[in-house]
Amino acid sequence: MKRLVLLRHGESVWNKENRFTGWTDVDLSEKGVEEAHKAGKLLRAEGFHFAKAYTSYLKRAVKTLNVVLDEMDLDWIPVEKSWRLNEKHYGDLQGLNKAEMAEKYGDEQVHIWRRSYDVPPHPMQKEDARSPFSDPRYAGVAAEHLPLTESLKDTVCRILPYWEEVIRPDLQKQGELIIAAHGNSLRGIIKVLKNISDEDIPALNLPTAVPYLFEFDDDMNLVADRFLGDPDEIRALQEAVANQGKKK
Ligand code: DG2
Repeated sequence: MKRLVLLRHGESVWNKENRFTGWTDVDLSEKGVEEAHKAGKLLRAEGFHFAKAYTSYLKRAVKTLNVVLDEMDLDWIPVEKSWRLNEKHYGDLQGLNKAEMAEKYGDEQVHIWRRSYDVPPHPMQKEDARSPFSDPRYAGVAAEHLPLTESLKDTVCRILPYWEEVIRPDLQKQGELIIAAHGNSLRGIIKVLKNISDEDIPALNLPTAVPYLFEFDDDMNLVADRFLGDPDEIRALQEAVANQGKKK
């Protein structure tokens, strides 16, 4: 049996302020740090021993992973970071308040920007100081791969090579791994793992710092998946994420 845990980072300061974040490198909120500790304690209590961990280039995911591994006394394991695990790029919505955008453009339009499979938000300007083209951390990434906006479909396209060439073979070899990443980059991976249709994927919402376990047989067929934690609490958290894009 192979086990893979997907973990969205703890609450970030922009999650708290209900702002579109995407590739903006914001920190965890105090609550987010607490959530990460809780997730680490839970994973330890459930007996996980990850051989390796993966995360994005964004500190809310990196710091969540560090807290989790520290709680598990697994600070020493190899951690691989990849820009391919970054959040969906939210284009020129980055920094704007989700509920305010719903007031201005309507709940339906915000739902399309947040959850449609193939509609990207309006792009950020390449010359924008916030664009990945101005950020030295992406200097090693080929220009044609750097996004100025992304749909979930675009996000899946850039994650897939990393899943196929790196994480999947590692999981088959090493047996137990964790990925700490983001609401939409993880929704993209889950879409692929569970073969969720383009029509059904909008209904999936991931709460912050709730571990989601995937179990595979030795031939890497998915045999089971479940969130770890109290199902009623998790349902309420998922509902709250869905409602972040509605008028207040
Ligand atoms: C959130 C997800 O990303 O937002 O970019 O605003 O997981 O890194 O906090 P994360 C963002 P929604 O798609 O749920 O609005």
